[in-house]
Amino acid sequence: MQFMNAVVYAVLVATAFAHSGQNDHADQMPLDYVKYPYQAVYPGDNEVTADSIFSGITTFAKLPWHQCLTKDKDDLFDIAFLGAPFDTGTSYRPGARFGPAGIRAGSRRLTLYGGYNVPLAINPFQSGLKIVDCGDIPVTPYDNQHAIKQIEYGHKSLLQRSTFSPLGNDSVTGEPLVPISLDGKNHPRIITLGGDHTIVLPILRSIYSAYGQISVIHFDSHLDTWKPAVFGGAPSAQAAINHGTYFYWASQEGLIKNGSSIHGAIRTTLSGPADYINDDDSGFQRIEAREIDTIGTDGIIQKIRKTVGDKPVYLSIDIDSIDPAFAPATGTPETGGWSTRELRTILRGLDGLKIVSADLVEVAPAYDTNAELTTMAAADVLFEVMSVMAKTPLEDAIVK
Ligand SMILES: [Mn+2]
Repeated sequence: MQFMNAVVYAVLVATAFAHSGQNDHADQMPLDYVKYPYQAVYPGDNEVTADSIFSGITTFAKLPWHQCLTKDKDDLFDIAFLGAPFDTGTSYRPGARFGPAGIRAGSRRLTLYGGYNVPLAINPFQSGLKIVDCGDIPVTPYDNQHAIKQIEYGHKSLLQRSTFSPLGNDSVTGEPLVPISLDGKNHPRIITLGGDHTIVLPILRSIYSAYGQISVIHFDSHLDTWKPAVFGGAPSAQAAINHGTYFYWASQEGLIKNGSSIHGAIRTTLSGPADYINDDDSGFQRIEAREIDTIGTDGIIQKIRKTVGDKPVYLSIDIDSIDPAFAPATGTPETGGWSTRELRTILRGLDGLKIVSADLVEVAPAYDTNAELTTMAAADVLFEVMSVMAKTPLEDAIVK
């Protein structure tokens, strides 16, 4: 009897030991085996494994998910990805409401090798900035007027927070850097995942609250400054606000800086030459898609930089700026566009510009290939944008 008790005791102790994870039993798989690349120091020996890329809950680039609009409403960050799943302002193919989920899926492998951007010589994931995925703004698909308000307030609620990281001091004088904003505050940057292009009207209203009138760099095959009478606006006041007219309204509201804003990759047909006169009035310069054949990516970068100067700038990227050969899954595809490589080169050419926030819109994953061509292109384009942002603090270079 005594002997049996001792045996039972020994078995119990052995079992408890196994469950505590303290033994090195061959059958016990350690659950912390998978280390996410963005948490690891690369290059290094921190068990960067491929299975962390294709498993788990999908956020942009596997960044940490913060419920910034609800339970984490006091969280601070430096750059936030934020979905705006709205597509009831489209004129042709609907489906961009699935854009945020699609772009996140296409972004899974961004940190597969660690996330170091070779041509820009920076790893945005290890730049010291706090970068998070804030999930999606709740957007109703039943009432555009209400949805546009939801997007403005969702965006503003993030933009008006303080940044996680201080702006820091001047490396030469040691003096504190001065924020570039109009209200003197250092604002975080938001990268919005669309959504059709209508979302940029409420976003620019939010941007105005921090920066006042803003210069805009807009990559798109279409102008999006159309007068409502020309583009779908006849039935009602609400129909007049859509993905082809939002820049017209933004200009009417005084949200855009006239003369220092510019479109790139334009190749749409028009109602007539008057559309360009109206576009001029809305404050934009234009770079036609076909100019890449004559002035190349260098010439396009120069035109953009000359137009914007050193002013704060908002960056809006319609995935249809890229040719449908490379990005077919979009609302209003136009052939004759730029390659993914060309757009990425042009975006890297914006290095040093003070990009206060950005968006990537019009990804409608239902029209994509099984190879995730469009959502992958969208994610890679945003990788260039976040790299450029991570390199340039939003400080006012002019000594006050
Ligand atoms: Mn557009």
